[in-house]
Amino acid sequence: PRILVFDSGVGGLSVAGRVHDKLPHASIIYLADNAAFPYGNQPESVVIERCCGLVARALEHYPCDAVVVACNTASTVALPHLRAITDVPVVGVVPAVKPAAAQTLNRRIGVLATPATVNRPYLDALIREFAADCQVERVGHPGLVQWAEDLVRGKPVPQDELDNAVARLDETGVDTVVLGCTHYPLLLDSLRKSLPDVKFWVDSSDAIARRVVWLLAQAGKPVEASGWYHGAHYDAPRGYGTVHDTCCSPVAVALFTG
Ligand code: DGN
Repeated sequence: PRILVFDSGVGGLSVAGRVHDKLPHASIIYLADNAAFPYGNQPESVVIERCCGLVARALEHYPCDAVVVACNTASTVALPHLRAITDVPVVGVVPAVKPAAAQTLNRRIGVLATPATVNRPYLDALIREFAADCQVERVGHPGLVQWAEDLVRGKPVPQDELDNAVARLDETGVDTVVLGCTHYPLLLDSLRKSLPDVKFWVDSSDAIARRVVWLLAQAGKPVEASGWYHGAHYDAPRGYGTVHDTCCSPVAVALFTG
């Protein structure tokens, strides 16, 4: 099978990696809208327009069996619009509040996400439904996505600034943190240093990967382990439609929009 994984930047790689773990022979096409990054700073209408336009164009060039919107910020606003423009199954991410509530021992959870995601009513609903008996501390910080982007390009994470960014979670004594942005698993080593007392770090990538496997199985696609994957090339020249063929697969490519 062929799967399109979409994000505003490199964050969706944390999801693509899990999809690859479960479907090693699937071809993964990675689309990053780096021209409009970060989505957290864009009005909802712009995020919707860009997601729909880019995914439609990518599917035209590379027909796929499933689309993964590997971005919380985009998923909270664009999913119904995407589903309206394609028959290909579309899977989105939501902050992993439910598994966090199942794991926390002291009933104190931190939700770390972009400012856009922490303020969406969708998150209120998730907390009401799955974590009503927990104290939930939300931190929406504008810097973390950029630090993850920089890290992938070789620039170290500013540990002091990260410590400050998440200090409130330390003060609250949360034992579980939801990584509510797909960029954040890339910062996990540094986050562990900032919050050494946190026991559980929870992200949504495993649930997404399981959902993709389920959808492909429903559609009668081969989902047994038998495949190949190559990550995206982030230092590649920009330009929508640029296709970076990888050394050993005819279909695993990365597309950029900048
Ligand atoms: N990876 C995106 C997310 O999960 O929300 C980052 C959003 C952004 O571009 N700010």
